[in-house]
Amino acid sequence: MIVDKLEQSLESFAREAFIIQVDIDKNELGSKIKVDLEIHSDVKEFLLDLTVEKLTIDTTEWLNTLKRYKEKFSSTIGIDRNKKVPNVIVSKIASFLSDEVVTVDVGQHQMWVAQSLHTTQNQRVLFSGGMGAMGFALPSAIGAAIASDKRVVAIAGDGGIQMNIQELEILKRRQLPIKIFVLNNQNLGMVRQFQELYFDEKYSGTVNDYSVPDLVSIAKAYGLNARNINNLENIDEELKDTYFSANEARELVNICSWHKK
Ligand SMILES: Cc1ncc(C[n+]2csc(CCOP(=O)(O)OP(=O)(O)O)c2C)c(N)n1
Ligand SMILES: [Mg+2]
Repeated sequence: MIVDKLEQSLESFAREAFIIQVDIDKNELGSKIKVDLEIHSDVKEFLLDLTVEKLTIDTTEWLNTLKRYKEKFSSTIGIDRNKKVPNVIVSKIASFLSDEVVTVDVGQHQMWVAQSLHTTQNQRVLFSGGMGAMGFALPSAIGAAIASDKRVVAIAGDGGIQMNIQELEILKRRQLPIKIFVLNNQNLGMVRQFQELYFDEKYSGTVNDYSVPDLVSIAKAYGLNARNINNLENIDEELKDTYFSANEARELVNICSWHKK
């Protein structure tokens, strides 16, 4: 359970819930947060046992509560009423999608995707799950394109894309229809955020001693189309152009119109 990615204060995590933790590793039980019931079990066996008895739970009230939250809190506008720029970018990327598979890397951009990529019925969104493996978006997009025969959209950070950047070669060689969007904040944002919150803003290895190469030139060197979106004012036109331009099915789109140093 990656509670630290959800909550700043562990004491207030799901404070009104009765928390049950199921884990195959005994040492994990209660190791991050205090739970009400610890069950040491393989989750597969636990779920099988759980389905033996038919459980009917009325979730209407809870679903209505969630609906009210959704109406009250927008994922693209902060509580200070200002626009959350990265979330706006993600929602714009999503607005052009139909039934594509979307693959996502690991980091802050992954959270923005989870918050603002509103999916439609036939879409699939692939995350690396509990592994949290940076570098996941590009190779999983390749797998998804080959398996689904559909266009795939990969959303990665500037750090994650560099982990498996050599895989751009296969896009060209196999002519795979993959659009890559790099949400380029010029730093290892997720770790930077922790340094800001917990380590006196000591940005070693994330902002300091870290740099991003010219990703558009790299993609072009692999024989792919590539473009920078530096200005948010043009983003709708640029996205329309990359999604609908007939000349190239594959492209790397480096979006770097905002970043936090
Ligand atoms: C292979 C690997 N190394 C390190 C990490 C730890 N880690 C998690 S998020 C992150 C930063 C990701 O940076 P970037 O790809 O630029 O995404 P951002 O957070 O800026 O959106 C790091 C280093 C990891 N999850 N996987
Ligand atoms: Mg980054």
